[in-house]
Amino acid sequence: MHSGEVAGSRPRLQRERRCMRVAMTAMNGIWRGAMVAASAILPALIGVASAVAAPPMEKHYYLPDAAASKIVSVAKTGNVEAEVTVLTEAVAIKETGPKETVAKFGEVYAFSPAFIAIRREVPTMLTFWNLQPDDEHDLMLTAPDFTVLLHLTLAPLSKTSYVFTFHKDGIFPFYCTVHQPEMNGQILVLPPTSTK
Ligand SMILES: [Cu+2]
Repeated sequence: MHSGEVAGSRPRLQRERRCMRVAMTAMNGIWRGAMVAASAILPALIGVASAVAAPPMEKHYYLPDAAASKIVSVAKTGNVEAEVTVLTEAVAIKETGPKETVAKFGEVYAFSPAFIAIRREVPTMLTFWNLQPDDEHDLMLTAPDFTVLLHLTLAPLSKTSYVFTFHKDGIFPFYCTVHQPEMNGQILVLPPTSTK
């Protein structure tokens, strides 16, 4: 009786094990299929994810390249000899109006000051304060011949500082590309003083 039960239970157990093995083989097949599908789909998903996650800085914003650095070199730090702070001023905006002005011109912003004089070869810290809580501004600086030298983002409610050392004299226009044509200015680069 007891041994019979054991004898009887063994084939059943083996049968169950065989069934499980078949099921697991089938599952493995499905899993392998899923993995193959995932390996084909995942890189595409990751590609999309990284493209979406990439900060705009990498794509659209840049400091001067080697050629542009011969005209102006830009660094985060340096032996600063002069400083200028530039504000982003809301001239006419939807929050404060006048609403007729905003209706006619759209929102109007300005750099303040918009005209900056800098001596050539004098490392000058330029700090841009974006005073707007919800407006992106940027800074595109060009050479006197309008060759673009750099393009920086000025994030909402932030200060952006760089040390600019100009190596050529002249009038260097700058713009916010988001708010054209009104949001612009000029940097006048003068020769070094004779006493220097
Ligand atoms: Cu702007």
